Amino acid sequence: EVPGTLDTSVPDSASIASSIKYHAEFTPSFSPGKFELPKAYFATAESVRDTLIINWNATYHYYEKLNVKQAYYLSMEYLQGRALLNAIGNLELSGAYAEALRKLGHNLEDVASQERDAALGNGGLGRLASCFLDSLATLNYPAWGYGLRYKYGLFKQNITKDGQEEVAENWLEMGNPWEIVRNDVSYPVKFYGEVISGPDGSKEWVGGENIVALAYDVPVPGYKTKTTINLRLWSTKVASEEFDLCAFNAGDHATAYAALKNAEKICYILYPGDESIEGKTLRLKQQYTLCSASLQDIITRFERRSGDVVDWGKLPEKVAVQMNDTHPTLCIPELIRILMDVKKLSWEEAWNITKRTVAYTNHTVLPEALEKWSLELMQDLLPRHVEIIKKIDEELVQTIIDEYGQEDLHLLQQKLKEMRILANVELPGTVLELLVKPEEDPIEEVDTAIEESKLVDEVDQPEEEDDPEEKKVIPQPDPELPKMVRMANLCVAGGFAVNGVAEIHSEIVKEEVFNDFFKLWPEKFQNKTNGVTPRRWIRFCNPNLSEIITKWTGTDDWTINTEKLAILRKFADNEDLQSEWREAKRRNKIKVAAFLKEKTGYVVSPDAMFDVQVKRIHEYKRQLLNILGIVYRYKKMKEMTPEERKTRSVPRVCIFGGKAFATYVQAKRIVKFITDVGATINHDPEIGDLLKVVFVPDYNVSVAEVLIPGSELSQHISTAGMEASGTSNMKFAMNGCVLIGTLDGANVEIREEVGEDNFFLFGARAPEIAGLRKERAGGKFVPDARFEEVKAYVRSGVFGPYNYEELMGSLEGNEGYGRADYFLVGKDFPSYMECQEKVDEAYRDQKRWTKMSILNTAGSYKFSSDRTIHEYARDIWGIEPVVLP
Ligand code: DL6
Repeated sequence: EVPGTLDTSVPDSASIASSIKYHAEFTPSFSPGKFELPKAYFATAESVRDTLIINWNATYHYYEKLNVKQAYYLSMEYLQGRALLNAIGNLELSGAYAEALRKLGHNLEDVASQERDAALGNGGLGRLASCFLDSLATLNYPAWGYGLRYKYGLFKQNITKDGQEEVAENWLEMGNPWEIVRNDVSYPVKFYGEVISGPDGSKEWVGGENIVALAYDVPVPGYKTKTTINLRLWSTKVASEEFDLCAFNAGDHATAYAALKNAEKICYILYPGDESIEGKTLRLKQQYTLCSASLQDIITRFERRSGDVVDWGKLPEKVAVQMNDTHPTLCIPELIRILMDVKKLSWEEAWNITKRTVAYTNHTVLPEALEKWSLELMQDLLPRHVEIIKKIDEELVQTIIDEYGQEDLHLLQQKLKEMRILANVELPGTVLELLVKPEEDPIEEVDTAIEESKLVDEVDQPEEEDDPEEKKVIPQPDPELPKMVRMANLCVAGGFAVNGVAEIHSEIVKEEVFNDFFKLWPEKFQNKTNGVTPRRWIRFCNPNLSEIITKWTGTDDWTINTEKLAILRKFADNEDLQSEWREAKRRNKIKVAAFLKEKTGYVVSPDAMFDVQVKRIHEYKRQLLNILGIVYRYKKMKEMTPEERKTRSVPRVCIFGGKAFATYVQAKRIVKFITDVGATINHDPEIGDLLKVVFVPDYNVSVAEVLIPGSELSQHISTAGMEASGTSNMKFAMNGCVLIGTLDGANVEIREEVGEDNFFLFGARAPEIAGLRKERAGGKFVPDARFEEVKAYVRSGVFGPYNYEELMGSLEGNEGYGRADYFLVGKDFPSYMECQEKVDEAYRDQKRWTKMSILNTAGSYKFSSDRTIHEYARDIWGIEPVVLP
């Protein structure tokens, strides 16, 4: 029943002020007395939370009562950012809160800036999960998110003279007013131990290490709706039976303490370093904790809602589990384990139910990012799951044999090698028997074929003995090779749907990455182009532009029905709109300039073009192409007379931001290079305001909320075919930035929507890339003279004493530097530079530029995460909106 005692009327500024005062006094995180900013923030957040809890309870009870089908989004990452302004914006209480705080002597923006970002993610994948939650709540879909409550968020990035420095981000230091610890919701999670077989064939896994996952709930409010869904984050603690009281009392504190720390460290940090075996084990423990606790929770809810008779066959009618990338793959064997070992279903029943419940989103085509786990490690940590995975693999092997037959043994072997979940693992005995060739005399060609395609992953096998008996069967893999579990293959085999995140990416998924699986199960494969929430990413972060959009579209409905943004198209040439548009952009640029000064000390002019590239630092995203372009521009400016410089240059502020993964050496070199280039150019008196290069430290959601509204040109310049989608490209377009980019990821669709005249396109196309790499590696590539010139300039030492040889060498494939310009910076450099000239030309004509900017916002409506979520709900999850009474 919905509790009826609480006051659920819409609060006004007076009642808000008294609620804030109440919390300042009775939710004591600070010493009594002064009502300073940190205290004001916490009291304000507590007061907002009261309202959220009322709606959150109502939502929960209503779903419980209706017993509707619910979707569950499992993700190792959520980049929630700050919650306060978003929550009061969604509740339509921003004005009332601003007024209440004014009465109490504070300004809402200052209070909001006290909040630490919830940065439980690394990049686009995590932010996408958070945008999805916002859309799910806004559109009244019954859905929950599950994740981990990391004690430390993604590291804080300092920029020092040596480049990036990582510091632990203790985001919970002052407490988190947005979470509710649920001491009544916890589940046991076990690791190691052994599997005991019963006489009836039943299995029981007895864990060797037992911990407890404890729920922390974060209410997620929808916009203009009462629906408030739940993000349940698991924290880990020691199971009471694991705490060795005797050891503790005997003075052996270290032993007692070890179990405690072992449990707690699982949720210490996101993506702990995984070079060591300890690091790998910790990561696998994290993934399993998320899957096990979430599935136990989902199953408990399903049973409770089923009443007296539980029909397990109905689970897929009530539950859809979405795996955000491969990190939650263990959902598949875990669901099977619970259904078989705990609920006593047969293998067939459990496997069948699982295959109808779980779906998988792929977010990357980078081979190194497709997760593989050592079978040995997994066997040790999760012995029962390995049994189940082997069984799934066996089924898959059978399916492959059925599909390809045994006529062409070479082909069959190839397919088994590529498609099996287990790599470098001998075929199951039953299958081997099947594959014994019936002929007495082994056929020469078959032997040669087998010899050519060893059943191994990536590494060649040693020569085999010429034993005629051996030749009857498919050769077994070299026992020396590491046996691996390929998580993506498990996802595709166990998931009922597999989707990519932009049209071009979904095609690559079907035609390249999982082509064999696509041929086997074409019906599983789908596209779901990503989206971003227009609430956070226009409405709340860009009030200046929002007002104009509302005025010119005649409604503020665009915040939910983004197709209304297209109305702007017909006014794109209107001079009044244009001047209001420019004025709003200028105000946002002034804010960015102040922000840059505060964070870096650099002073930039708001009259210059603000050119921005903010995203994770990665070679495929090609920040190196951008900075080399800037270096080239700088060199040309230095060669001009002062007069030429003044008349011929379009002043630019080039802004970079993003974090390099702590162990990604090349990415860190790129950060160092950018900051060094900035240090030289920004202090060059000949250049002045004509060119500035600023690296914003510690890029995160809140920083993006400042930078994006104040940007004019935005760079999305990955090597074609490598960026699955990108989502910041969508945010920039929504905020009237013009994009320069390759035909990659969602750029392709953005360009289609905003019009090709309003997108600066350059570079090689995805289908050309493989050929170009071959040409490059074969020494047939003739570099453009400008590219040679820019590298020589860098090498000349203009940017300081740091040795850039590793960076420049990587663009040439020099001995020792590996990848022979794998990301084709050299190939795309000339067309990038030519495209940048077109950018300058367009910017000189401010009317033209403003029109392009308006048409970007107008054409961005497709990229709302509301559209994406409707598609997931309809095509994958089979859920319907449920509007609270
Ligand atoms: O789908 C969200 C986001 C995409 O927009 C990015 O293009 C893609 O790189 C990112 N993928 C990941 C996964 N790992 N890697 N690499 O973060 O997903």
